[in-house]
Amino acid sequence: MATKKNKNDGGDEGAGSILSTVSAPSTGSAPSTLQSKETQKQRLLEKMTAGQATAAGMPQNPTKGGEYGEPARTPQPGATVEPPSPLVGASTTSENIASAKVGKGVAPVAASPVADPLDRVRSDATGQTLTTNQGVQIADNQHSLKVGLRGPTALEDFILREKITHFDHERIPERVVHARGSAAHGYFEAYQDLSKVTRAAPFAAAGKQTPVFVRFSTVAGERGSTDTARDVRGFAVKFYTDEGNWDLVGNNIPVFFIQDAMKFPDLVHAVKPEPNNGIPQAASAHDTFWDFASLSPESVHMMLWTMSDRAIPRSYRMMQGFGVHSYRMVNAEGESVFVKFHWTPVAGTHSLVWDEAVKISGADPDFHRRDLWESIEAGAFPEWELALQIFTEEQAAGFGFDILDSTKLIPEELVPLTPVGKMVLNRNPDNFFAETEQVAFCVAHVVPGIDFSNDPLLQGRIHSYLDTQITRLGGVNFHEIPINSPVAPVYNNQRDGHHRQAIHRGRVAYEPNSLAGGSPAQAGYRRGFTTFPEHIVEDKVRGKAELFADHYSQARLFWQSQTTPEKQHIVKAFRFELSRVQTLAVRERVVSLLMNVADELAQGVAGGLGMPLPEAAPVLALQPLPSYEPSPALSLMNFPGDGSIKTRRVAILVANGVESEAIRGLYTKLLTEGAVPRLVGPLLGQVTPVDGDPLNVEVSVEAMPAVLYDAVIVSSGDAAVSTWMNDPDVMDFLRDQYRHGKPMLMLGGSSALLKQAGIPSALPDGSVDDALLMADSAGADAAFASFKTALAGFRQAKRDANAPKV
Ligand code: HDE
Repeated sequence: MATKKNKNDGGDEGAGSILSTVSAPSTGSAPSTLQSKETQKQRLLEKMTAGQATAAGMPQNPTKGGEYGEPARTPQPGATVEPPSPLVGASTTSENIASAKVGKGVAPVAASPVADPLDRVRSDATGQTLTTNQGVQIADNQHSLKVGLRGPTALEDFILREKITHFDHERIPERVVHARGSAAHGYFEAYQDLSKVTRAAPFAAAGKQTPVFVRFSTVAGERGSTDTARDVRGFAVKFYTDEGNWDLVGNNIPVFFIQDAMKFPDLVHAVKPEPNNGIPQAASAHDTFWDFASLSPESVHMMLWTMSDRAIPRSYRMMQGFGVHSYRMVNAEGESVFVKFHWTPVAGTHSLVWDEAVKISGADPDFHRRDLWESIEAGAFPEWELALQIFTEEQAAGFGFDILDSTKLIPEELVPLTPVGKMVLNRNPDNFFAETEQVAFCVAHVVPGIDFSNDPLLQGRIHSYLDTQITRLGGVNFHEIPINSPVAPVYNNQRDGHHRQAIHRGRVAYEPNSLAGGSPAQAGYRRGFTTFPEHIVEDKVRGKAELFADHYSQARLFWQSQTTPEKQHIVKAFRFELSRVQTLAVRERVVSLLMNVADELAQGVAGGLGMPLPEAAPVLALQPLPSYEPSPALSLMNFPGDGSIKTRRVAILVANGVESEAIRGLYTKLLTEGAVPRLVGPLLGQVTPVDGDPLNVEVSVEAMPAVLYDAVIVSSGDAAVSTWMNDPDVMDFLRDQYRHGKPMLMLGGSSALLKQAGIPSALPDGSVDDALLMADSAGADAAFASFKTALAGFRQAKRDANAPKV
């Protein structure tokens, strides 16, 4: 045994314990040598002695006292001891051994690679050889292994079996609601420092950008259902903030059908296809939905929204988004206000008309998905402004409705919007499944500065979203799927579970600990998420607060705030839905609810169903109903957009014998303005104009009928016009364009087609239809200015009630 040199140097006394994994001396100094120069032994000695010193740095749990009584309100950061060597945190002293697989042999201290950008997982096979999942190169990808060219397949064929087995398991469960969706990457940019209101990272400074991933969806339909179904649209935004992920999981309608999470499974069971026959897909127009809704008067307000054109948007890019619930914002001083979130599209709010939506379902069920994809690919990045309605608890007490009731909105006349930033979507996903399908939004994902209200619907959602991902994405580690991982580093003591990606270094997976110097340590209330300490002293009960019983005053507000065409569309939508309902008592119940909203609404619907007006449903409100002035912000017409015609699809009808000069000029002008012109012909190939070179048809009338364009320009040319006169497809094209209120520019003699199609040249009240334009070839340029204005305005709303009489 070597001699000790001094008090702190144990020489090799106790060295055997360093070389063992059980027990060590309680007394004496730490050994300073293992009597070997081998690197691994020296590392082991360093690890063990440094580990002892680190643990000794924490003679007791220093933060325990802060867990009780008043101090518990302001949790302090956890105490840590800096280890004298990086080896303290190592799982093994052999981590310095390098290989092509284990890495460079350099300890990754304080590293969270999941936070690195998605480039780390993008895969590209350009110029590479086909392999199995084990990296074995595959010689023949055409044949299974057979016993003789005509013989049976051998069970031994691991290449075939791996390929087929993977294929067999390629699908995952679709979302139980919002299964059909489309998404894109982008960023949120704050207008101003909002730290007086919230400490939430995205609002920390003017100009600060936070990456986002946004998924839009329908609610009821299955993953492969049509985009243009009448439905609420999901508007879910994942903010990858530098303080963790914040998901604002909202809709394009600011209120909801029900008031308590307890009713959500019932609502969804009622609207989904009926369970006996699986009919109908992506539609609320059936008995079970209206049965449930008519027995749930709290849904009347939302019914009006879903029967309005909000439920058939022209594009995801042209709809508003709402957080729906009241949330809290909390600043660094711990002061809190309530907020409602509003997204407003720069392109304005625009919708389809029902006949158009139905036809688009057949012509292009991916209409909204394609629209979002195409606009981003073309660099026309969709943009929204985020605004807040900010109000205090004291203000809320005077509103006359309960801000915890998700069937109510806060009129902007009561609390105006404060714009706080903008969101731009500027990158399409690389892979639909990996990103759009696997993204896991969760209402429980909040960051310091954002907090919940006691809205009973929101409270249920906090549970539901985490829970559903466990089934859908196969386990508790879905946060490690690249699209879900935050850009903020992740350190905790959660371990294991299906498909764990991280390999955690060290042996400590608990807290408090001294063996890892106390890391990872709690952040304390100044940096970490701290729940707002709302004061509540109440009985534990099931029930709803009194003001929740007012089901009609805001439904009235919505109705009164609509323009005439919007009201007509709501009546028609109710008629359509209820005509498909077979149970008369259900129809009657719906109308009895509508009688408490507006006579003209109830009469319009009942008249269309051929039924007498029933008794009005009992009004359950316990206090007199508040009345509101109409709120212009509730009308779709209130957001016409920025006046541009970017991304609008314009059909230019061509056929043999057209005069091409004018349309070539218009084509260029449309492109210059950012619109998307297409030469639409009877068939693909060339058409021969009366002047100039042949025109190359881009798409046939058959492949893309009228409903897929925002406007049409019909070329001049006698021969072409007489062909079209006898072409039923072209006549239908023009009628649909007209009926759906779209701008039409008829060049030269093509205006004769209007008469043939039964299209009136003036509006029903005799006034000029400024979206139905006629020009001779020489005047095409001048007509373009009017056409552009009409196209920017989207639709001639006064026209569609007067469909062509053919
Ligand atoms: Fe959801 N909702 N929801 N919801 N919701 C889901 O979560 C749920 C509600 C919304 O693009 C599910 O990941 C309950 C209101 C959107 O991936 C599920 C209740 C609002 C999306 C779920 C509600 C929404 C979902 C299904 C009542 C507007 C799509 C798959 C208490 C504010 C997110 C999933 C995406 C998705 C539950 C009500 C919006 C099952 C229990 C109100 C935009 O967890």
